[in-house]
Amino acid sequence: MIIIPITANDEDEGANSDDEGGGFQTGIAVKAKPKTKKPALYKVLLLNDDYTPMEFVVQVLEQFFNKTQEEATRIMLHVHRRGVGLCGVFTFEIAETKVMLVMDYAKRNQYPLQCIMEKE
Ligand code: TYC
Repeated sequence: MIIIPITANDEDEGANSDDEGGGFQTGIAVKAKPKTKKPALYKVLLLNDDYTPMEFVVQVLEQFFNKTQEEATRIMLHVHRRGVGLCGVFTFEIAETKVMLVMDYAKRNQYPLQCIMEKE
């Protein structure tokens, strides 16, 4: 809730009314705050495996996560060494769609690459 101090003449007297009466109001107006809740965010992660080629993972990161070749290579190597790595953070539906597209692309190429989402 937000509280707005009234400082101007707030009476509705119409455009042509002669305001001789000095009808100023004082006090506070109380107005409900617009409810604009921030959406929950989800991390999209890639998991390491022993079979998916490094070049394929770099290509996935470029194509589905708009990474440059340098950034994609850095993320791929991080996943290769540490087991898991961050591709991006999205709202639920975008994250879900990215996971689906990546998993589908890996399956179509017969690689066991795993892409998952996790609430932030
Ligand atoms: N470990 C794989 C290899 O040596 C490369 C790889 C990296 C696979 C990242 C998956 O998410 C991954 N070919």
